[in-house]
Amino acid sequence: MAEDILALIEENVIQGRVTQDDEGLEEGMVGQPGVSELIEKALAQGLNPQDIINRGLTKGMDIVGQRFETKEYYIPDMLASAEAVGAAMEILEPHLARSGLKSKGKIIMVTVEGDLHDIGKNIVSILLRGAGYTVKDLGNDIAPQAIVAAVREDRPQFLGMSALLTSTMIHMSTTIQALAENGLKDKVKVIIGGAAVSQEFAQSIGADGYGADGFEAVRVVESLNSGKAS
Ligand code: B1M
Repeated sequence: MAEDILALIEENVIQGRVTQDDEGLEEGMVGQPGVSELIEKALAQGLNPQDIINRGLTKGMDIVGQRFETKEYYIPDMLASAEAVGAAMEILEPHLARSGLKSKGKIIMVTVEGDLHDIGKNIVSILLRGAGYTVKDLGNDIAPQAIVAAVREDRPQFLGMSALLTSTMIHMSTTIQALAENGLKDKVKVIIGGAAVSQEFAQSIGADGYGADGFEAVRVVESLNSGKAS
């Protein structure tokens, strides 16, 4: 039962269908539940948001990426799928949130310079807010100098950087160097993630932590916050 609904969520992300009124890439889908209705149904059935995100939404986006690589999909198809994931996250957000408690700390989140992929960053931001952190999301395509300025001004405990492109991950390294040059590297813990990067890359550029997915990102922040090594 859970597997069925997760498979339907994955399929509707692939089809880029936000609601039941949307056409998919295939004929005859109008009237069948889209991602929004399926997420509501999954929550009503008691599925946990972690499974919905990792085994439904992200799995669908992985297939979209594969189809883009094989030229079966083009940019508008990727955007339709991105819109479906965004709509799903709006429904999931209240189920991931914790309210009324004191903030555990401040985090600045960015997608690095030259990179417009913000779905993963947005998911990580929502999960961190849900875990009790104050998140300032600077957006995507953020230059190292702008990140340094924000860290200097806001004095967050954490800086989270996301990169999806092999051509943009270098800006994580540039940003860490710029933080060091401005005497800020020891004042903020840097966490990185995104499909382009890895634990090894994080270590090689001097980041303090790496998250393979949003839930791991929260665990890494929690462990750095409590003084344990990541
Ligand atoms: Co683009 N794109 N894209 N794209 N896109 C990829 C990344 C690609 C792998 C597709 C492919 O070819 N298979 C490929 C990159 C290849 C490479 O560099 N090696 C690619 C390309 C080539 C491009 C363009 C260059 C295409 C073109 O124009 N010719 C272009 C670049 C634009 C730019 O950024 N300058 C481009 C554009 C786009 C769209 C704008 C159309 C759209 C983005 C829309 C948006 O984000 N608002 C898009 C999309 C949707 C994708 C794919 C299909 C999906 C990305 C995604 O949202 N995944 C992607 C293929 C793929 O990754 N499978 C692809 C779902 C998301 C939940 O996962 O972001 O990985 P992810 O986040 C995860 C984890 O990585 C982690 O947690 C998240 C939640 O679990 N995580 C963190 C992320 N950030 C973290 C930070 C942390 C910790 C964990 O700490 C701070």
